[in-house]
Amino acid sequence: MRMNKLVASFALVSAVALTATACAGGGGNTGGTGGGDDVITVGFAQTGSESGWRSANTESMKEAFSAENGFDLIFNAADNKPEAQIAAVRSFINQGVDAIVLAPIVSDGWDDVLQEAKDAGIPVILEDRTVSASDDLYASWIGLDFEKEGQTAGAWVAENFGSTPTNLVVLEGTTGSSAATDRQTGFDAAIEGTDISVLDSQTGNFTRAEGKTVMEGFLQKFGSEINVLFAHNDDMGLGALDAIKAAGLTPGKDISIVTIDAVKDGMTALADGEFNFIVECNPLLGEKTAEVVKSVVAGESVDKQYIVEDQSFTPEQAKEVLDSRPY
Ligand code: GYE
Repeated sequence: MRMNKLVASFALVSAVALTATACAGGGGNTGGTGGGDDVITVGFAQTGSESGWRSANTESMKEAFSAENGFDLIFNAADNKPEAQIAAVRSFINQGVDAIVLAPIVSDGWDDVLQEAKDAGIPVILEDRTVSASDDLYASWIGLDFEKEGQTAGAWVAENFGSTPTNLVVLEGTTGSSAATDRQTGFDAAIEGTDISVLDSQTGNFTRAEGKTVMEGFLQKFGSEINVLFAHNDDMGLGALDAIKAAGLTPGKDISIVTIDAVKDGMTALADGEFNFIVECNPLLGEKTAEVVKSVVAGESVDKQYIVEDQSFTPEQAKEVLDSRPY
């Protein structure tokens, strides 16, 4: 009886000790600042720096994962090269970080390295885009409803152009990214059965430079036959503005432009009447992501996904909110 009680209390002490070890993290947390055993070392694998949205997202993440908030952030931007991003995650595993945050460039190809993180006992939290790998390979995803964003953009086009023959071109985001795939799925569903014909659809990799080049190609091929441009982000739409003006056409009038993101430069173009409609995609995911990382590292249960709400804007609405936008 007495013996049993002793064994029981020993077991309890061991369990507490084990939990404490687990809370202290994956073993990489040795450096510690004064009493800093609870500093959480986080490796963040960002896509790159392709757009205004990405700059705002990086800033939000760096702010939230600050030393004052109890983090030691190891930041990597992979220049939108999937292999480089996989290598960065692998290096975080080797460094024994407490948690990995990943904004995956593309959805596919993550199974092996996510399994390696799991085997090493390092939790992975996705932010922004998601992956096609099994969801038991990551703890949580903090992101946006990309399909709904595409659907909102498509619904606006369908409502304004759907009942007269209309020619549309698409500037797609990075091929294989969940943001591009899901936005197009939502958009296609919304314009289905209307009088809108898609003349061409090509990737501009979410950048201004490629948005401009691809739009130049569209204009050479189709000229003033193009009525509407749907760009998967503001930056590609902004690049396209240069191409449209250089072709002697007026953006917002000769060619109507619908984009996604609602960053400062996009909203300015909308307020100026050069864009016609923007669907927001909120890049300020840092605070929520940091909160989820803290919970995961503390062994608390979290939801499998947190979706941040988006709005949409007409030129009139853009004029009203332009000065108060935080990014
Ligand atoms: O819309 C685009 C960026 O994944 C939501 O990536 C993100 C997209 C965003 O480069 O501007």
